[in-house]
Amino acid sequence: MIVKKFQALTETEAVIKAQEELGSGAVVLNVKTLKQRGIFRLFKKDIVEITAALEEKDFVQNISQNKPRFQNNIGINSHSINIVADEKLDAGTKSEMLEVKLDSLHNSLRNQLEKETDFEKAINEVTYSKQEEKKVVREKENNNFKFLQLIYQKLIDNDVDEKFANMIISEIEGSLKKESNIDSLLAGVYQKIILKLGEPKPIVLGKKTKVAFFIGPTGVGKTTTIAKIASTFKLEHQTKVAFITADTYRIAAVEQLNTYASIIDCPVDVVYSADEIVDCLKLYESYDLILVDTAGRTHKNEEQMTEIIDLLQKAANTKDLYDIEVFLTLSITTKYKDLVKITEAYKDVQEYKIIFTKLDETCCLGNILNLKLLTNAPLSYTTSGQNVPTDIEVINEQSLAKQLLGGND
Ligand SMILES: Nc1nc2c(ncn2[C@@H]2O[C@H](COP(=O)(O)OP(=O)(O)OP(=O)(O)O)[C@@H](O)[C@H]2O)c(=O)[nH]1
Ligand SMILES: [Mg+2]
Repeated sequence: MIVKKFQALTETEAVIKAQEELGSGAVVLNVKTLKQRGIFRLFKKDIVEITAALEEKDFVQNISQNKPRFQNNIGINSHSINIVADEKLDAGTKSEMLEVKLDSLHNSLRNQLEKETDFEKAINEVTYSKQEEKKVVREKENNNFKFLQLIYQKLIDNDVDEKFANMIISEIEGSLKKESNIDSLLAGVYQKIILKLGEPKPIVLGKKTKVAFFIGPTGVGKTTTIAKIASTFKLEHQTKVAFITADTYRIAAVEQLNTYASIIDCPVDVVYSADEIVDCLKLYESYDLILVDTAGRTHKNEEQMTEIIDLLQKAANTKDLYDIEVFLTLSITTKYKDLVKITEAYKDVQEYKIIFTKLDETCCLGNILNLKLLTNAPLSYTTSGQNVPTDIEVINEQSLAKQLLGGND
């Protein structure tokens, strides 16, 4: 049974509201007049609140098949959901997932369920007292729906795009058992997010000299990230690293890279045009890793975008000699709409990997999942601070999935 409250200036208006939402089969269970309080009672009329109810089967018939499964709002009507099978979660993964500390989400889900008013409880008791078995099944389905609604809301709160949050929840809905509990639902969503984030692809050195280009909008942290990666490789693996910069636009850009190079103790070269890149790479062919910095590009400036594509194409001609990778560096603080535009501007760059910077500047990490699902490009690193070399890590999908679900990492 669906039980909902509707408020309006008159009882008739409230009933019309209820019928609009629940359909003509809705019945009024209670009518109450709510007195205005405080100073406003002098200016405002009292309002009428009705409690209306509807059998779930009637409600399901009423709702449009084409509507998205959830709206960006937890307070929508609950109705039964058709949860079928759970074969996709193997036992090992399940128990591992259940150990995950998603305490805050877990608690908020429980609290939400306990919010049912005494009145609604009483109504449920009367309705189901003669059909105990039916009641248990319905409550479970109803709870499943509420859990999924709350998980959906957590994703939205973390800036996961509505389209992707709906997609994840729909997939979970279709793959869980009828009697799923909160743990298996959480484990299912958690596992789904990890699968969607995919295997991280950081820089791995091979036989050929690795050449890594760092491209992206202005000020996102390309140069700083290069310094972090270079220091990590030098300190932890004694890798022979060289820098090349193609950023001759910004005053002090070369100086900035030179400063890092002198601290890390590696050579730097500057290329002034795309044509110079091949010769410049040749200078360092005996090195293990060449990190190429580029000037920040505004995706709206087509001329700048052409230059960067030209540089990458010239370098790609040497792919027999070098193992070339491109890292599109993006700040997590950029709005999703702008990130979409940025990736459109870089659509001619083949096979880039994504680095997300400035995780320390936000608590909402949904853009990482959004961009992965939008571009299908592998995720590589995240950075979370200005300190070189410490504030960088290979993307941690487990920690990210937990945070997206409202847990602490
Ligand atoms: N909070 C925070 N700041 C960062 C991070 N990474 C870089 N920064 C800062 O962001 C600013 C810009 O960093 P750069 O490395 O110069 O950025 P860039 O992309 O090379 O900039 P352009 O070359 O001008 O396009 C600097 O103040 C960095 O210290 C990060 O992960 N977190
Ligand atoms: Mg830079």
